[in-house]
Amino acid sequence: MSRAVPLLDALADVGADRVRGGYSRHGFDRADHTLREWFTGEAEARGLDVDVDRNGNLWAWWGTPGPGAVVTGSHLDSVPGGGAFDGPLGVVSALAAVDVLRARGFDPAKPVVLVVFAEEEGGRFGVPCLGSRLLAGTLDAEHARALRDPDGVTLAEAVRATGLDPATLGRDDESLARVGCFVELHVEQGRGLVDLGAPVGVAESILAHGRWRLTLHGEGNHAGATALADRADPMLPAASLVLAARRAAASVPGARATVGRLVPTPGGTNVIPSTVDAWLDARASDGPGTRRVVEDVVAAAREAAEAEGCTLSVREESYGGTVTFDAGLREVVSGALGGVPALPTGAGHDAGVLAARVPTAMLFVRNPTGVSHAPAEHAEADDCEAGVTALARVLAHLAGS
Ligand code: HGY
Ligand code: MN
Ligand code: MN
Ligand code: MN
Repeated sequence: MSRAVPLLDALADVGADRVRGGYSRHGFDRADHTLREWFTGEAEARGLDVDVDRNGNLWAWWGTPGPGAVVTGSHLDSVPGGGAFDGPLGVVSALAAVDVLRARGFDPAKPVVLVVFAEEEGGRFGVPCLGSRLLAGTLDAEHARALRDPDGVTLAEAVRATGLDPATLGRDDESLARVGCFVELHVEQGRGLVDLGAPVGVAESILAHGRWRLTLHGEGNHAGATALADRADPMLPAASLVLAARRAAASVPGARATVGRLVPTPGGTNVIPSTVDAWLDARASDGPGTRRVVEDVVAAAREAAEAEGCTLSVREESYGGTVTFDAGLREVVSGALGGVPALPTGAGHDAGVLAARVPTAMLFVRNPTGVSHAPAEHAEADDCEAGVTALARVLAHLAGS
């Protein structure tokens, strides 16, 4: 039985309202503290020293904090109704890999550190990889402090409530200077390893990825008393925008566009909305491709808005360019495993953010369904075991004498 699976089950028991084998967890210390407390307990039970950096990321040290550390880990937060593996598998496999190395009497020549990044999914404050972007300095701290969650709580207030000082949010060169390399294990989000017949692989690249908030402004009114000719109903251009997203993505090879969240205000069944907010997630193999998708969607939404007597406002919430992982480290990781397949991914990861600052690699574990961000997300126990074994071997190779 894989060492990772019992840890995953234990995590699921503490995770906020487990949803059909998954978790529905919030980011950055709203319902997330139970998961962070769980991790801290597990790390300390292994004699690791846990501390929280200025951006709310957890670091559990095996060995005295210092330069050249071999870092591994992932995130514990999830999307609403997400699967049980996206994030947690990387964290519990890191704990299990420490168990494997300890059992072998391995004594690391460099510090080995387990990290849990805050708010990777952007589920609370709307910016994916929030904790790792703040750490890496790729997100403006002033802008971040003012981010608001669905209840209107700012990130600054949330950070203060966890005992951290919001004034110190932002690029953390001291923490980065200690990182010799970072290896993130993650369940694959797709069927690449299934098609290759391999339990474990390494990441080659990540699509360029951005998130935009498009707001249609119309005129709130009565659903029954308002004749069609008198309406400025923002839901109509919102509908055009959703269809335009699919058309735009289809016109750029390999691109993806998703409107996963559409919020009319005030949201009454018998009320013509005054505004509709649409969040567009757009991705493509390069920045220009992603930008083209967004431009097409915005143009279509603006045209549809004008036709309905509405207006459109657009706000970029996050953007990250294509990530190509360092071939050198990728070869070392793959070599340590006797050679495993390399494959691209469309999913974003903290490793994709860290890759801009430190040598970074990713290990993928096979997902027989290929599904992610939904309860059908899965990894078989044997493949979880293969992931732990691979991660332990990579850590020993990188942190060995
Ligand atoms: O959206 C993503 O690709 C990642 O799961 N945050
Ligand atoms: Mn995810
Ligand atoms: Mn993830
Ligand atoms: Mn009435």
